[in-house]
Amino acid sequence: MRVFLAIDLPEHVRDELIVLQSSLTVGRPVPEENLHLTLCFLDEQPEEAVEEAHAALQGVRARAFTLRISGVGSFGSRSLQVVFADFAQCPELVELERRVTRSLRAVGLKFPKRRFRPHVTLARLPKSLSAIELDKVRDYLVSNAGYRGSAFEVAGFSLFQSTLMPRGARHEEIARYELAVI
Ligand code: 2AM
Repeated sequence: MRVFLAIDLPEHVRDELIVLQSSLTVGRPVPEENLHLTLCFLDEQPEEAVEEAHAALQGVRARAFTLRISGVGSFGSRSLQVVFADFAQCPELVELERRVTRSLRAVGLKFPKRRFRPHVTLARLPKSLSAIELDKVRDYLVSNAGYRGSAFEVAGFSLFQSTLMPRGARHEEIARYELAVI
């Protein structure tokens, strides 16, 4: 099973992101149902490992917190690959990711090690961009640098299964873990 952990976004935030995404005319936009904040990409895992992960994740304790999209950014140094919606620094989010990955490593789960860089991918860019396309992406990044979304409460996170289909990945929530609302 190809699995990952993510924070699902409330509908009003996804609606805002669709508007934010719509002015980027280069690349392949991520469909609304696939907009999320990945906490941890676990990649292909045997079913037993997913069950162990599920048991471990049920033991993760953390408080609910508030998030807000703040600006946009891009990944890819030599060639741009992805345009994303960014977040203002949030220590609670960083702590949640730390607790989640620690709990999974503690039960022996093996998954790709990656620096956590919170974001919501808005669009994937083609391998090579023309000078005009590159300018469009740069203009988009500059004009939306000051974008602020509405604040939303993160009261849980989810385990998703990703199925690769010819038209793109299909994501299905297979478990949800609630955070403590105090
Ligand atoms: P991204 O959208 O920012 O690329 C499911 O594939 C999720 O896991 C995606 O949201 C993706 O984040 C994230 N992910 C992280 N590392 C990945 C990888 N090596 N391959 C595919 N997806 C990855």
